[in-house]
Amino acid sequence: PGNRALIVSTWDFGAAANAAAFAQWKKTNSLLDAVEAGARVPEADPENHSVGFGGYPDRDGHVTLDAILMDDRGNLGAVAALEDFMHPISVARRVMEKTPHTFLVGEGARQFAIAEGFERTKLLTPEAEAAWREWLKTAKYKPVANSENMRGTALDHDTIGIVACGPDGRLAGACTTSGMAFKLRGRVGDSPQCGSGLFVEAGVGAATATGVGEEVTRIAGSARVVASMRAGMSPQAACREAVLHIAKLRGDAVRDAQVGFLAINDRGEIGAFALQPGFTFAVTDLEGRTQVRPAESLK
Ligand code: SD4
Repeated sequence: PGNRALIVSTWDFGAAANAAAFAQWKKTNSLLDAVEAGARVPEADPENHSVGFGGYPDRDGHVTLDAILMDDRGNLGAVAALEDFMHPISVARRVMEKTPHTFLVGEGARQFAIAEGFERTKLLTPEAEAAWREWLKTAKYKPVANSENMRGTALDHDTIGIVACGPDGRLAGACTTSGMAFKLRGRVGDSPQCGSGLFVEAGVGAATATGVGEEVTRIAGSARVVASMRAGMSPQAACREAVLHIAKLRGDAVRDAQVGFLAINDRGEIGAFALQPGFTFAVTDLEGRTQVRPAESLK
């Protein structure tokens, strides 16, 4: 791909999401349709233990999902701690389109999804349940850096964040996750929170985050990256600045933690930066050519 990106998303599995997003963009010319279609790919993949169907449950055995999508016209929808539905990103879109609200959580989000006619699905796969039962033997909670690229490991977790910039400079983004494996019941990470897991601003750019959500939420990470771009930084410099800020703020507490930011500006320039090596992203250009690249990192 050339320097002008259309779609970028987090991790190796972003490549398949980008392909679906690109195909959808070609069909409807809508970036919001594109990022939603992209997010639905890992949501439906039982091999991906970090997103949607097949996601690892919380410590009580419930798979609870978080998702957000937004465009640069201030349209925004999000759900958190949603149970029983394979595509939280599409429920989030419905929140945006059908309610006066931006964010529904828990049982209320579930009831809304039922009322909207979304099909209920059992999300806990036998494989995820087995991993949970194994985990219960020790019940130690420690996120493993870059597990999203290590399918099948016991603490696999993570998120797809996907941001896009059309040839006209318009922007949209989506982020969806099952959150941290074996999290406390009720825990919500950065991903579905506007300004933390995702932020989009017309005339500036879009950013998304992945990794230990608590470290992103603490600094409203994606809003910070976009603010830095608004102040004139390149996407790369803006992502790096946010990571440096976390490292300085948190010191030893993030010694082994992974956090990665991914950004695109309104000229289709991209940036990515992480605390630890191992963060990857998938970039797709205007012709639909996709490449998975390693992000720069602090360490
Ligand atoms: C979260 N950032 O819920 C998300 C997804 C994740 O490792 O688990 N990342 O914290």
